[in-house]
Amino acid sequence: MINRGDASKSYSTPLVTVSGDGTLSVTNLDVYDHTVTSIALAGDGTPLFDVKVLHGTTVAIPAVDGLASGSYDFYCRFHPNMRGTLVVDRSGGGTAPEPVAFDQPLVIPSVLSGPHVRLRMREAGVRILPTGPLTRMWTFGGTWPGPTITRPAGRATSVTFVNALPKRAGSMTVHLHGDHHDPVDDGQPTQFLIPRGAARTYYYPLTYGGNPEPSSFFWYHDHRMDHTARNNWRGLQGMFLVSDAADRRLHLPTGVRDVPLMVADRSFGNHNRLANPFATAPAMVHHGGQMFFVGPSAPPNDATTGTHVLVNGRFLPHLDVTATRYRLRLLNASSASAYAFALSDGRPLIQIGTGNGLLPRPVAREQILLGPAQRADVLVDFHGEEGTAVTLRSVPRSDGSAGTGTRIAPLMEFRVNGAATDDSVLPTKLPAPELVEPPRRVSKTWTFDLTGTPATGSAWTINGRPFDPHRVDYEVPLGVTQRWRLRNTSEVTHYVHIHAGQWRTLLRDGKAPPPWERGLEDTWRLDPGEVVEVATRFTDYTGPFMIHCHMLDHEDHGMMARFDVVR
Ligand SMILES: [Cu+2]
Repeated sequence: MINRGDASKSYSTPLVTVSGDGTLSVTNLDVYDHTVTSIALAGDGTPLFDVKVLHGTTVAIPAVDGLASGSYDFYCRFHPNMRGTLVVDRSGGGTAPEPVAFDQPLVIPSVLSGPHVRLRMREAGVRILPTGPLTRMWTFGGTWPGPTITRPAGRATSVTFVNALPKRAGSMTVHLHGDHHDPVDDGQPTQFLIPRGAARTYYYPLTYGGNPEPSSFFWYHDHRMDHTARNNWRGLQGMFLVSDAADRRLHLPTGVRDVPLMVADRSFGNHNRLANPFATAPAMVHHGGQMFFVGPSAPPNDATTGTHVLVNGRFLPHLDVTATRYRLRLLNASSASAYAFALSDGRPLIQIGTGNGLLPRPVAREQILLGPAQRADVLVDFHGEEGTAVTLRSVPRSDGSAGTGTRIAPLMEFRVNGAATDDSVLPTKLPAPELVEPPRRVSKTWTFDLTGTPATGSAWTINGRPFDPHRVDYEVPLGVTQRWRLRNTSEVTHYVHIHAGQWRTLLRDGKAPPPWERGLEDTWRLDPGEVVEVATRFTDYTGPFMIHCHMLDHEDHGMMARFDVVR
């Protein structure tokens, strides 16, 4: 049974025993949809049982009938802080958990490093699962992730995107997440689109206020209004690395020891076909000139999660490494799932940067929580681990927050082969980008919430209103530095992204931010009730920019607002 709950949703019977020939069914009395998903995996890496229970329904879990005796922890994929345990007590055999094989090699996306890049957006077959047919995806250049673009900071870059996708894909728009550039090159949700059969060139100077940008880990992805979740799910995602001179002087691991890792979850049907969670997309209705959504997957039941967590588009891959230091760039490119990254050898991840530059000093972390669109630049050290295998996995977030939890899953395996020379250095201080001097006064408060009911239509809102691309919600004069307040008054966690600038985090719930939030950022976690204050200087460009939740269903279903930088 699942209780009608609030932010701290729970299973009313967190300990369930099935004995003899008993079967298990689940009744969902909540207003939210949930899943009952086993943490233990079968040999193919999938959960032993995984059932979606829509609100107000009862569902049987037939897979439980065949389980071997034992104790099975389960959780909700949509709200992973909901946890429970199933005890199966019966004589005879049955399905038991099996170790995961990590059979596939990790794929490092091809690298493009010239000043003029051209990428065809097209449908292509992609190897995701280890066996069976390829999976049809919408890709940048035929792969998912698309090629990684790597450029020196301050060097003008143009990327031409050609829309050669199938007819039903429609027009596209590409956002270079985290970068600072003109609004016409920002991947606007309703303007400056790339119609099917056409191309558009985006200009990225990779400068900020006339200076080269700091070293950054950006990513490019579709940003089309109402369809961002679908277009990202289908594969329109790639990574973009910017390096500055200070970073290159640090003697951090480079080359094959600098590994970008894009983590994203997907589900599959027969013959490895990508599942289509958007077949039941809610219908849009209008009241009082504002948009709302009705249907089974209207807000707040619009979190698209997948059964398989993938790294660089592959399910449970491995990477052969030497017993040296590695730099990992972690990106969460999922629509809704958050991950708390941790290593199985108990060694900490040394975080040296965010997606927008280095931190002032390295921070040793037991786990790194990243929500959708968040990135972390980390060092890991395999010295002394020759002949062992180290798993990178997502574990339950351990910060005690009542916010939405993290997925529990193995992600990939590092196979530590021989020793090798390692002249990389772990610096004690880092050349972090300079931060703006913030004003005392808050110029603008943005409040994230939900409005309406599933019956009359619902929408995610910012300051009480769903997105309207024609409405300017706020104007900022060019050249000023402003302090903004972000507040979450809803029952679930949101990950809020602001375009236009690279931002300093000033306060989290009235206190100085933790050490890993003292660099530049563009996306913040906002647990229920949280308040975060941020500041940036609005420089170089005038025009429309977006502020929105980066849980892509929330963005598509209203949680976006427009601000204009004006002269
Ligand atoms: Cu959200």
